[in-house]
Amino acid sequence: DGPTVAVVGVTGAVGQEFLQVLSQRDFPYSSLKLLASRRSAGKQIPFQGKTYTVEELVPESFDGVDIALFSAGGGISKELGPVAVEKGAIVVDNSSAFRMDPNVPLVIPEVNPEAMSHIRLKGRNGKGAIIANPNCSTIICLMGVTPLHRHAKVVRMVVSTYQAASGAGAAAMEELALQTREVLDGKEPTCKIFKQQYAFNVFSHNSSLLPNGYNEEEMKLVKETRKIWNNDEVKVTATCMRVATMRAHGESVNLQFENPLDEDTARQILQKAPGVVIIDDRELNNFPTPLGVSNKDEVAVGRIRQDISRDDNRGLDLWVCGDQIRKGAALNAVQIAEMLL
Ligand code: 11C
Repeated sequence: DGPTVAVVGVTGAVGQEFLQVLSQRDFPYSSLKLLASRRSAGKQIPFQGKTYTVEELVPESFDGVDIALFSAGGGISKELGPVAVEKGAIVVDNSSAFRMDPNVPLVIPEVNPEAMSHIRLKGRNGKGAIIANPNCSTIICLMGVTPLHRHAKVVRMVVSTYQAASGAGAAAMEELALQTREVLDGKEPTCKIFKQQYAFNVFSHNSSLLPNGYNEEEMKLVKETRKIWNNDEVKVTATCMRVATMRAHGESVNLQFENPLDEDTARQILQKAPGVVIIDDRELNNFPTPLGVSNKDEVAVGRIRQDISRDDNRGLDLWVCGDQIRKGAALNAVQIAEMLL
């Protein structure tokens, strides 16, 4: 019999995507609990031929739950993640609350499945545990870069992100749509989620700025890469920007390798990489786009080229795009849950 699954934060953008992904992948749950804040409790959600009533999230919600997919913000994860674990559940957490905890695996199934190999469901002689889903920018970047890293070892990585509204939640997506209409109608744009006009604009990522001048999103790319690769030496720097796209992130990545790697070999390696597609047509100027990867599982890589600022064949440039809500969040978490089965 399949596990009992709880979706925590089911009314959010990622919560809704959890349902889609569970359904599309035919996830073999035996029963499903849809949980959200008191505000959303009582809402009816049709899913796979049944109508579910959203339940208010309380500590007792986790009684009898085997797998809890959390996406309700770091505060909820910190408060109720350990409660769910205490009750024997495996928590797959989308927030940043536990990512850097040395006892919590931070997992991209295609990259470092071994990090969670010691975790088992309670029905299989395991006990409660937390597994963290990395930040979306990190997942999308490392899906494209890790296969190359395994071949020639990345020593330095420079990332510039072009991040979509979805990373800031369903309300930010609605705000972008509303602002776009307002601006075209000559009206003052409504700015609630972001402090400035988002439609037709690009601005620095909205996460907090740290004393070193980097924002939190940038430092997540640095720290999470090191943890996922189990490599404290790799040098990573990032600039994270919010662009007026809806649900998929783009990332420009410059790589410096320990060993030589030419672009043809890189292409051959990426062709075989699970969860990756190459879109790299120079003749037609056809490369990955956020729109093109929206609602898709795969991360797309293109603009694969030798870095001409180096003369030792040890540098490459790439452009990577991935659906932020899907592989950047819900799909990655469900893949983690699948590995527990
Ligand atoms: C964004 N990556 O695109 C962020 C949102 O640590 O899970 C998710 C923040 C996180 O804005």
